[in-house]
Amino acid sequence: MGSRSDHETMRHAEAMLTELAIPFEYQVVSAHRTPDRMIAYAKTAVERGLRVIIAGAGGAAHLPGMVAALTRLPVLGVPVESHALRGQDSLLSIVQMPAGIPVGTLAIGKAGAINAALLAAAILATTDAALAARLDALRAAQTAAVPEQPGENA
Ligand code: RP5
Repeated sequence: MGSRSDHETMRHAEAMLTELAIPFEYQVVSAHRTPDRMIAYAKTAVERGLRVIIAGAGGAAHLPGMVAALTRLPVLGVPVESHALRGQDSLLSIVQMPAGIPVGTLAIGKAGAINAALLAAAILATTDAALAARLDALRAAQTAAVPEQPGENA
């Protein structure tokens, strides 16, 4: 994530990765304030064994695109909700990548953080049968928890 202040959003990705028993690391890497750290992080990601990167950032959110430019790993971008523009700035900064360097862009805020973790899980599950089973079970539980009537307990 681009700042400690993004943690309030990105903790939801952390929680979902934890629920799915996916090992992960969690770091503040700012494209603006710590550019050298960002370059080192992205350039060493493959050799350190990372498989997917989730990058959450807000405002003029360069982090996901810059990280994607520096690694061939899949990069999932989470637009953090900014104060000034409620995350519209974050979303447009992340989603409008020119052709050639993709960033998989999720929804603004909490939903995007959760779905980034689920999309990372889906990517990893293509080569991990045990994770695929955990992901299927989570989705089945989610389906079972939806009542047919609004006043009904699932
Ligand atoms: C971005 O600037 C971060 O991703 C964060 O969303 C935003 C504001 O950062 P702080 O000023 O709260 O550290 O780089």
